[in-house]
Amino acid sequence: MQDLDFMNEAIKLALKGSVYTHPNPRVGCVITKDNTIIGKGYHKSFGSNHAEVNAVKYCLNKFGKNKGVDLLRGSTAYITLEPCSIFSKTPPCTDTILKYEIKNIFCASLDPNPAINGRGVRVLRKAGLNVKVGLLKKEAVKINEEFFFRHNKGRPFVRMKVAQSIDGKIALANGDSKWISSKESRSDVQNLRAEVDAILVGSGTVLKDNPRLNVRNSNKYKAINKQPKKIILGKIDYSTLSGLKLFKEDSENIIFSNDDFVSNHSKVIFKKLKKQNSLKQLLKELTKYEINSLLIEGGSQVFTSFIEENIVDELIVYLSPKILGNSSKNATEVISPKTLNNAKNFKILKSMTVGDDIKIIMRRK
Ligand code: AOF
Ligand code: ZN
Repeated sequence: MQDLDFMNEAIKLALKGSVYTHPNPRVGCVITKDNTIIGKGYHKSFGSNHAEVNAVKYCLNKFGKNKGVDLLRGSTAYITLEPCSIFSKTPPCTDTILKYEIKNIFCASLDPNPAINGRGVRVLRKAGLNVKVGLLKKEAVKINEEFFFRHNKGRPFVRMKVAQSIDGKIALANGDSKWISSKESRSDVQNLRAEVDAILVGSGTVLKDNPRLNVRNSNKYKAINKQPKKIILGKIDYSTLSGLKLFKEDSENIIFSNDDFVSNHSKVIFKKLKKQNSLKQLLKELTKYEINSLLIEGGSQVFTSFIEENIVDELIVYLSPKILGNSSKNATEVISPKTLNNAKNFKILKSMTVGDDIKIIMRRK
C-alpha cells in the first residue's frame, strides 16, 4: 500500500464520525510501521478522544503495551486534519504523537481553527518530526465542508429548506400547511435537522405553529446525542415564552430581534440586532456558538430576507404535486427582477423522488 491508500483509509475512518462529532470536524487516523497498519482510529463524538489518540490506543490494545510502544516508536501517521496543539475538551494530540515518538506525519490539511492553524505542524517540526501537509487535501476538506466554511468565511454554511406546492405556495390563506409534503419528505427533514448545528425560524412561525423543531425520528441517525440549537428571528413577547414547546426541549435557544428584551429566561439567550445588516450580524454572531451549519425552516418572511441578501448557500425544496392557488401564501415575496438575466438563480446538484414529492438540492451560482 502507498501513502495515498493509507490516507484514503483515514478518510473512510473519519466518515464514521458521521453527525456525532458536530460541531467538531470528522477526523480519521491510520498509523503504519514498515508499510503495515498498526493503529487506526477516528473522532467518534463531540467531546470524546481525538482520532490520533484512538489510533494509538488501538495499537496498544492490539499488540499489548510493550510491543505497542515499540511499534509506535518511529512509525508513520496519516491524519485527515492537522493534529491539534491545544488543551480544549481533550489534551493536545501533538503531545500524544511526541510521547509515543511517532516519526513521520502526513496530514491532509491544516486545521482552519485559528487556535491551531499551523501550530500543530510547527510544534511537531520543531521537535524533529517529518511533517507533510496536503495529501488528499481536497477530499479531506470536503468531509468537513461546513467546519472549514465557518472558519474561512466567518459565518455558518446556510441551508434553506422549503416544502412547497408546484405553484410555489407554503400554506393556505388560513395558514393551514399540515401537510403539503408527504410523510416520507417530513421524515427526510428529520435527517436534515440531524445534520446541522442549528435551525432558524421566524417568530411568526414559532407563534403560529408552536413547533418543537427537534430531531425525533431520523431513520438515518439513530443515537443523536445533541439537539440542534434553535435560533428565532423576530420578536416574541416575554409572557408567551413559557407556553412554547420549543423552549421545553433540551437545546440552546437564541432569539434575535431589533427589540430590547428582559434577559433573564433560563432557556433563552436574547440578542439585539441593529436594524442595518441584521442578517450578516446574526450569522457572524452564530459563529461564536460554534455553529458550522444553519438550517432555515421558514416562514415566508425569513425565506425572503435570506434570498434577498444572497446568503443561501444551499436550497433544498420538497416539491409537492399539489396546487394551492392564488390566495395561498407564497414561499417567498422576493422582489421581481427587471430582467430574467437578473433573477436569483441556483444550480441543481441533485433531485430525487421522496414519497409523493420531488426533493431538489440546489447550490447558489
Ligand atoms: C485533532 N484530531 O480527531 C479532532 C480535532 O474540544 P476538543 O478537545 O475536542 O478540540 C476540538 C478542536 O480540535 C476542533 O475545533 C478542531 O480544531 C480540532 N479537532 N483535532 O487533532 C481530531 N477532532
Ligand atoms: Zn487533537
